[in-house]
Amino acid sequence: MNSENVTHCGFVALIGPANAGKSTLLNSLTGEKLSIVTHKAQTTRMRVRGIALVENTQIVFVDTPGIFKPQRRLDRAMVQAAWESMQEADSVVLVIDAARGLNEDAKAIMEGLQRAKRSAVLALNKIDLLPRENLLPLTNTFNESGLFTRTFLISARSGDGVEDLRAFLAHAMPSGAWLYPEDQLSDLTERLMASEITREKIFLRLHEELPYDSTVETEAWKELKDGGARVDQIIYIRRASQKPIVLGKGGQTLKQIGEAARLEMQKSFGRRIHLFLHVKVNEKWLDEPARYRMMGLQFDQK
Ligand SMILES: Nc1nc2c(ncn2[C@@H]2O[C@H](COP(=O)(O)OP(=O)(O)OP(=O)(O)O)[C@@H](O)[C@H]2O)c(=O)[nH]1
Ligand SMILES: [Mg+2]
Repeated sequence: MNSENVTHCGFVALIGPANAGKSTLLNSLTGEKLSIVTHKAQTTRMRVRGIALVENTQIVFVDTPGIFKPQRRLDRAMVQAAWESMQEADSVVLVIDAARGLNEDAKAIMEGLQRAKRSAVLALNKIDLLPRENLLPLTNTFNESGLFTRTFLISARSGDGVEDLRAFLAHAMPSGAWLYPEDQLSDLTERLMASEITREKIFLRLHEELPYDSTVETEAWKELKDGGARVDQIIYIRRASQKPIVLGKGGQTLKQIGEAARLEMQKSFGRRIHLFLHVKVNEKWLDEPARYRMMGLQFDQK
């Protein structure tokens, strides 16, 4: 047990293949919806810090983009951000979709951990999808690598096993002063969180290449006298031919995206939000450093 007068604080990176449930786990570990979640791969593009207090220990969980074979410049920046978070963390949790098991994606990440000489905590996630009797053989298969200090069988969605994982990680944090005020939940600004919320609704509502060809930025945030806020956002897309799809018949699709985003913003920020979405065609947004800076990603020159 940590002694009462000493505070502990540290970083825990949640890494893993795309779609493994890292963001769901971040939200479950912190008890707040901080990071966006969708059924589509590569939802998370940037690091999202979520802060939890366990007695005298502050744990800064870092949700990261999924690690996959990057193609585009943005993919490379996302994967790089994930590896950097791994390197900087006091503890690393490898989140694996138990239903997918030890596939090529998982193996590639485990090799990366090995190369970096890092051990990790294994979180076999989505155990709600698997028969119990499959779990022990799966655990054994992963543990043949010798990489893992502990294995947790969890369901980030139902919360099963999440508290045990959090308690274990709390005890692994080094002593030190808390990095954030006691009541802070995340490092995201409201503007950035608002952009992410709209991006989540785009991922849920649009298909094929569109979620990957679009990004959202909060252009303006105006405080209103009645305590609400007016939020103006730009949805960047890459081609003029994509615009009618984002708008939908009579503007219905964009309206639905905006309404879903607005409702969630009101819930997250606890106040009235007037949301205005503007769609802009920008062929080059994937090659503009400013877009990367906004997300805290590195812009490589290649
Ligand atoms: N059944 C089940 N589904 C889960 C669980 N955890 C996450 N999911 C689902 O898996 C999908 C992906 O979840 P995310 O949390 O977005 O996964 P991620 O690892 O952050 O994905 P990327 O950001 O794309 O790398 C979503 O549809 C989640 O609802 C779980 O414990 N059980
Ligand atoms: Mg994610």
